[in-house]
This record gives sequence, structure tokens and C-alpha cells, in this order.
Amino acid sequence: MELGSSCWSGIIAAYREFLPVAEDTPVVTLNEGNTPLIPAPALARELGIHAEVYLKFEGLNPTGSFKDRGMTMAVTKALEEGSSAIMCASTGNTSASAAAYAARARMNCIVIIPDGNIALGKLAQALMHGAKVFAVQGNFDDALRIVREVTNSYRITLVNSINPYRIEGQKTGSFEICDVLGDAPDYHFIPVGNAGNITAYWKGYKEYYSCGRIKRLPKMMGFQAEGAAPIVRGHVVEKPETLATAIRIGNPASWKLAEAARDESQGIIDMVSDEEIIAAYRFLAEQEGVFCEPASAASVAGLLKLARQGFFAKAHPTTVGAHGTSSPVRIVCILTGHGLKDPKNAIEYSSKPISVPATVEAILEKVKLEPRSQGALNS
Ligand code: AN7
Repeated sequence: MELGSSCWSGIIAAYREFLPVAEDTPVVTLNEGNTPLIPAPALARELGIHAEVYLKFEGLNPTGSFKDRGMTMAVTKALEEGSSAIMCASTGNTSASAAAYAARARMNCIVIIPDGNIALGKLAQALMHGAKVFAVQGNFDDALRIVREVTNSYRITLVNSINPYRIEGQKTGSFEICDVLGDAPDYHFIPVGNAGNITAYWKGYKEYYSCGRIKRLPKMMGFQAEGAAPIVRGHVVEKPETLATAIRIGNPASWKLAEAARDESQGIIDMVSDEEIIAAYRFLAEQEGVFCEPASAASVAGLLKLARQGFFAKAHPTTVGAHGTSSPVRIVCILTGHGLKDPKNAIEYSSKPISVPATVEAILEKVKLEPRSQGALNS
């Protein structure tokens, strides 16, 4: 048996038959994918209907975000085509992923980020993996415009999600969900920034449906941040603003494809405020033990918003109440990135450490603890 062949070896190995690769394609992988689908019972209880809610925790990919699924494909194909360098614009996660996969493939990597608007962990990753990082005095949309122009005229491969191989890799997230659940969920909640991921997931579901692996398709429920919601508002947002810097995007590249995913699936693209994002971000960490970055929590903020508006009670009247009278509504929320990416927001929106002298008394003054009974074992 080939060494390691029984282990998970990344999404290209797992889903080769659905991907544009040949026997001799030089696969660049960090064993991405195979992320857990975590039940979220506390979240399900909040909805007021009989529901099963799952969190697809994409923060557990090798560089801490879903971008790795697309990047293994984009960098593999770049290498196969003889390219020696890749380039992207990024709000952070794409740059971290591109830098890591370029390092793995021994290729050069240039990334363009909006100066001052990228989370600390992501910047650390891009720098640590040896990418050439340019911080432009502009936003993501400016950065993407520059990258499109450079990659059009010079020999360097663009690895933003307008590169079709990115979408091919990212669609494997849908396959994993369906492989675990045995079918598609009823609803697929997902944050929307540049709109590549909603496009990719919808493509994945449709492919599994047309080859008979699933019997139905989910409704695609995309959520933008209120200050960066061009698709919801129907026009480009010149100066996008949100604390969820990953989705601080005013002119998404896959705008039309995201609208198609929404319309074909009879879903929704709506928006959530920064306050709603932070509430969901804290809820997941405190009530489910799952730490994602703020942009990822937009999917859950959207779910909670719709539940509050009575959306599910109206769409599924027989499921009202904890047990309902019919089978549970199945909901998957994509948590696109890990919470450790953005330590600044985590510290900003949680309670602060309490500074005390280094004594037992100082701790006991602040917390009430029961004395241990004599002879009891440590527990
Ligand atoms: C955590 O890294 O656009 O709608 O340049 O990092 O496919 O853009 C990141 C996007 C959601 C939105 N959640 O996905 C980039 C970048 C997280 C993200 C999105 C991003 P798309």
C-alpha cells in the first residue's frame, strides 16, 4: 500500500472525479478539507422550531479558512501550466492561503491587501510564508482592480476566485456536507464577500444532484455586512465599512453568479449589522464552544435574524416548538474562518482579564468556590 494512501490527503485526492485534474497533474496540497460538521444544539434551541443546525467549521483547514480548498486547485493548475508565480488581492484569508500554497509549490507569491484593514493573524501568515506583501492605500476593490490589470499583461497567475479553479476546489465543501448528512440540507447559510464561495457551494450541490448522489437541493442563504452589502442594495458600495474586514467588499467579482445561486435555489441574499455579527460571534464562542472570525458569524447572524422575523415558523408551520410534528428542518451554517485569525476583535468584544497580585487570596476575593471535602479525589 502506498504510504499514507488510507489517510485523508486533501480534496483533490478525495474528489478527483469531480475536478479538472489528470493522472499526472502535480498536486499541491496541505491535506485541506475534511472539516467537521459540528451539531449546534444551543443555536437550534434559539430558533423556536424543530431544527437540526450544523456548523461546517472551515476554520480547521490548514491555513485556517475555506480558501485552502480553492487554493490547492488554483496552485496545482498554475504549476501544471508551468507558471512560476501567483498573485491575488485579499482582505486577508486569500493572501494567507496563497502564500502557504505558493511556499509548498516553491512558487513566488505577490499579495495586495488594503492597508490597515486586514486581521493580524492573516497578515502574520502571508508574511511568514514569504509572500511579497503590498499594502495599498485603498480598499479590496482597488486591490482587485490592480491585480486584474497586472495579471492580464504579465506572466503571473491570478488566484482570486475569478480563477475558475478556485471555484472548482471550493465546491467540494458541498460534497462533504452531503456525504455526512446523506443528502443536502434544507438551508445553507453562508457569508458573502466577493461571492465566490456561495457560487462554489451552489455548483457543488448541483453537480451532486445531477449525478444522483443527493435527492434535493438546498436554499442558498447569503449574508453580507450592512455597510458592505452591494448585492442587497443593488449597487456598488464605494466605501464599504464593517468590522468583519474579510467581507469589507463593495463590488464583488462573482456578483451575477451569487444572484443566480440565490434565484435558482429560491434562497435569499440579505444583510446583517455589525452588532448582529458580534452577537452571533459571541454566541458561537460562549454557547457552542466554536470560535470563528467575525465575517464567518455573518451566516449565523443571518440565521438568527430570520428566526426572529418568524421566517421559519411561517415556512415550516408544522415544525414550530422544540419537537414540532414533522421531521426537523436541516440547516448548515458555513463558518468560513478561524477566530484566531483576528485576535484584536476577539479581545475587543469579550471580557478583559482581571489583573491581580500573585496570591490565592486575590483570586478567592473575585470568585466564590466551594471548599473541597476531606479525602475526596481531585476532580
Ligand atoms: C472568513 O481573503 O475575499 O464571498 O480576499 O475571508 O467567497 O468572498 C475573503 C472572503 C467569508 C467571503 N468569510 O467569501 C479574501 C476574501 C471569510 C472570508 C468570506 C471571506 P467570498
